[in-house]
Amino acid sequence: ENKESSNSRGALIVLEGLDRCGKTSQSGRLYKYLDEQGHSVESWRFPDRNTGVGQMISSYLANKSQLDDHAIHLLFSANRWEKRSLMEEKLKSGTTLIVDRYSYSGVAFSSAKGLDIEWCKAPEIGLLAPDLVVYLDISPEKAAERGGYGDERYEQLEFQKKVAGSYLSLRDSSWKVIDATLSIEDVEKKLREVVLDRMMTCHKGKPMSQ
Ligand code: DGP
Ligand code: NA
Ligand code: NA
Repeated sequence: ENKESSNSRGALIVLEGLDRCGKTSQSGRLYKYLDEQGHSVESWRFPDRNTGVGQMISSYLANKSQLDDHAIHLLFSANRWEKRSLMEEKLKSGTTLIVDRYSYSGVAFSSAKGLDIEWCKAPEIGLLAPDLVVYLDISPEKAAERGGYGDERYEQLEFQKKVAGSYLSLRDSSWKVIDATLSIEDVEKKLREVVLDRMMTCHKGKPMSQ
């Protein structure tokens, strides 16, 4: 923390990718590293299943409830909206947030079901824009080989292929793409490099955007 000047803000770092790309373990490792380096940092994830909305999402994902595709899309978005002010507070106070999934998951997963992409993007407008999006890149086939999927609704090869296509159309040149088939240590190293670089620009006063 002493490396960071008092008016510096935290960085909003988003990790995206297919199910089983290794995002969750990489965000954990990144968090541990930054924390040990003395940075003010928190590890977040969406959906945040701890809220009321999050519990509805969790039940849907577990196939315990059925919802119209548009309705669940809006719940995922609402789940991000309900954390927005806390997110802004944390960033302003200098805390870097490592966020496992964000609006891109919202658009990629729902448009993979055939929903109109512009309709999918609309409820995300006004959420805080990430300072960095890291995409952990793995083919759906390779991801499926990783000890298989769990039992949740979207964890099926055919659907993940569609999600991969959606992510591809969302990607732009600002995204950092890391080959998620590298060793855990190599992915971790590459991730640290891109994140530390971006944290520096945020500490120097890069403005927050929506
Ligand atoms: P996770 O907890 O990261 O495994 O996410 C649960 C599942 O929900 C996973 O298959 C990705 C999917 N997902 C995450 N965010 C969204 C979203 O905003 N919209 C939709 N439709 N699916 C999402
Ligand atoms: Na999952
Ligand atoms: Na969504």
